[in-house]
Formats: sequence, structure tokens, C-alpha cells
Amino acid sequence: MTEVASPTAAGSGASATKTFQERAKAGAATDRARVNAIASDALAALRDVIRKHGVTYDEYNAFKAWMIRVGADGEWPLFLDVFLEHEVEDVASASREGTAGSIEGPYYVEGAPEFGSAGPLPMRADEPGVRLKFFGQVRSVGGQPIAGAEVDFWQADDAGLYSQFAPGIPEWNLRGRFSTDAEGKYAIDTLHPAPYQIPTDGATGALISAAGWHAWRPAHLHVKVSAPGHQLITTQLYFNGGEHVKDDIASAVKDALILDPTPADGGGEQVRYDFVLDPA
Ligand code: MBD
Ligand code: FE
Repeated sequence: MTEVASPTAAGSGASATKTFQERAKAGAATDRARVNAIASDALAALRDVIRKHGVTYDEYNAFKAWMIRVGADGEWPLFLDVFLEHEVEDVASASREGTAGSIEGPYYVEGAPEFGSAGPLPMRADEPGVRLKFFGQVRSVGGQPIAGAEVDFWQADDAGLYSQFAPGIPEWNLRGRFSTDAEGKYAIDTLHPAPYQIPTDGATGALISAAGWHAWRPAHLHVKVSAPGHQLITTQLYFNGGEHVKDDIASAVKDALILDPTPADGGGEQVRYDFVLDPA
């Protein structure tokens, strides 16, 4: 990863776009009949909107300019993940029995530092925020603990910012991969993240403010849990009573993913969450 030079939407957008392009090596479906069906329906849906609202040339040109700006700001990953990914995730996980999934979002980075089954995430010596002990067990749907499952964890800091996407934060801050112990258990020492605000100076923020929407996601923890012979699960955990838990702009909160931490011995808070993986 290159260093992020700017605190702007374009700065984090450029990083998100680059990260996506580096990972998106798998070919998309190229079956002609399916491309035809999906692209035809998508365009028909937009034509219906034009007709329904009597969209004017001024509005059409504003839309064109805005689409161009989304790309210039590098915000396609952000925009698409906020407004469409939850639907894709719902379709993808419809037949799973285990832990509910949620969207990946634009700020995952592969290859985070590896740790054992328990310990702190990489963080600054003076990392602000309420300490949080996040621990639990990984099991199969049959109830068997899974030893050696990978818990790949990432989150925003106490200011709602992600390392590698906002400037001035050490690489891999609040990102790490843990591996469950012989009983399938893991324990991560971290901190309670802040809610995330969509950047206000980019194309996505411009649409949000023009439409009078709010720009917030509730505080959340991201995780990918995987183990041989099981389906990888990508999900997020939220905090009971937290701001915007009930009106996430990304529509990615599910009841089963809401944590209710309790005070921890020695300060801060703690919460247990067990993950259940479907067979591959
Ligand atoms: C985030 O932190 C996030 O998780 C998603 C899905 C979209 C925007 C910012
Ligand atoms: Fe996030």
C-alpha cells in the first residue's frame, strides 16, 4: 500500500479504488444470456425512473456530471458498497444457516498481520477510545468447535477512520488476523469504534446532502471468519443502542449482529460473539 496523502474523499476514494482493483482479479460472469438479462433490466429500470419523474435535460446532465465525479473521486467502491452491496449480500447468503453475513464495504485490506488466538490488535501507544474485549468461539452448524479458524478483523478508530484509507494512521492499525485455539476460541483486545461518516467533500456526500439524507453508518466491527471445509463468512457487528443502528445509510444492520457489551473488569467493556460456519 502507498501512503495516503490526503484526508479528503478523493484521498480515501483513491485508496479504496486501488485496493479494489488489486484484489478484483477473478473474472466476472461473462455468460452472454445473463449479461443481456441483467444489463437490459438495469437499463430498463433507469428508463422507467426517467419516465416516471419526467427527468429533464438539466437533471440528466447533472446526473452525467455526478457519475463522472464519482469516478474522479475514486468513490465507486464507497457508493456501490453503501447503496447496493447489502442486496447482493442478502442474495448470496440466503441459503446459509450459520451466522448472518453483512457487507464487506470498501475498507478491507488482505494480508493483515497474523496473531495467535488472543491478544491486542495493532494500535498506537496513545490510541484513544473505550477498550473492548471481543471474544468467542467458532463452531460448525453441527455445533463442533473449529480449531485453527481464521478471524480476520478490521475496524475504524475512535474518530471513525480506517488505517490505509485515512492519512496519519500507522499501516495495519486496528487490523489483524487471529486463529482460534484448540477449543475454537479467540479473544481480541480492541476498542469501541466511532460511527462512520461518508466523506462530505466527495461525490457520494454531494448526493447525500442534495437529497437531504444523513451520511452515517453506526459504529461497527468488521470480520471475515473462515476455516477449511467451511464457507467463509463476511459480516459486521454493531452496538445495541448506538447511534444510527436503526438507520444505517448502508442498510447493513441485522438484529442477530447487534452486540450488547457489559463492563469489563479493570475498565472498558467486553462482549462475547460466537460464529457459526456453514459447510463448504
Ligand atoms: C464503511 O466503513 C463500511 O463498512 C461500509 C460498508 C461502507 C462505507 C464505510
Ligand atoms: Fe466499515
